[in-house]
Amino acid sequence: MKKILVTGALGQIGSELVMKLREIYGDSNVVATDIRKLENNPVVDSGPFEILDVTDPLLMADIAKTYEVDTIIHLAALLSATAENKPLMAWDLNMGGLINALEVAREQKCQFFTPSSIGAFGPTTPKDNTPQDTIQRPTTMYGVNKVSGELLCDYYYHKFGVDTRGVRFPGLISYVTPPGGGTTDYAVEIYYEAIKKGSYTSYIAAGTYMDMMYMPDALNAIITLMEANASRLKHRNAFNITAMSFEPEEIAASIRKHIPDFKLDYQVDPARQAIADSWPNSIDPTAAKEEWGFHAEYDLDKMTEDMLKKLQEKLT
Ligand code: AKB
Repeated sequence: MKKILVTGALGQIGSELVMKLREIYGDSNVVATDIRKLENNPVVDSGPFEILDVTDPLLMADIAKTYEVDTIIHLAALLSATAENKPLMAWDLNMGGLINALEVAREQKCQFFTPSSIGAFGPTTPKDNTPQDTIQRPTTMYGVNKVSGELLCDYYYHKFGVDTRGVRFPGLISYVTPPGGGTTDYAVEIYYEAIKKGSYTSYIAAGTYMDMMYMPDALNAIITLMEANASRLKHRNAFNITAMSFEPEEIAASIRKHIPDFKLDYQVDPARQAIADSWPNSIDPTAAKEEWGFHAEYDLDKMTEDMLKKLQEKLT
């Protein structure tokens, strides 16, 4: 049985991943940590929870030792738009947190997962069906952090034998915990506003394609990769994965199948648009499929149906 430490456990991925991991591995075997504690929160209430600022290496090591963890899932990070506004803070948190977590994994001999992103690609990367191994010269601080993180995880694998694994996540869509400070957040906000107001003003321009994935597929991907037989993995950090690629008009059309009067207009935010324009239109997940059996259940329409149903229940 695994004993797992999760950082950033109250964030968009963590708040659902912790609950799923506790279902699989047992409540007491998943230690959730975050920089803040929330009252009446299922992650805090259903198993061990510790306050942890990931830039504090001693406290992280202490928690890992106390609970005798054998797996670290390191999620705490600033997303792309926030990182662009606060580049030094992003470097300190995204890189400082990662190296601290890798050091704990090395010392405690833990298996290790941290997500990379489509943000690890840049304007000189092939834009369509972006290959697994290709040019990575991102022009955002977030992208610089993600490429450096991929390289650092590979370094810890080759140099110290730490079992590091990772995926390049596309934009993640969920009805549970909203993302904060990402470029792809519009694809979550649009569903909330469709239910609340029947309309949405997009900060991303029509015609801008980005990869996306529904949260249940993202959670399955993390668990499947962490359980995969190491001998099958030719890559480690990090695998391209995606479930769909769409632009704002296409998600609006999918919403109109359920809310026919839904209106979409635009007030483009130049900063986030520039980030989106530097990312691929669609990435190729073949290596993930071949090496550990990645697959996604949800396409755009299946996700839209579930998002609108779940948000309807949540918001009304
Ligand atoms: C963001 O938009 O910053 C994230 C990502 C794609 O990494 N959702």
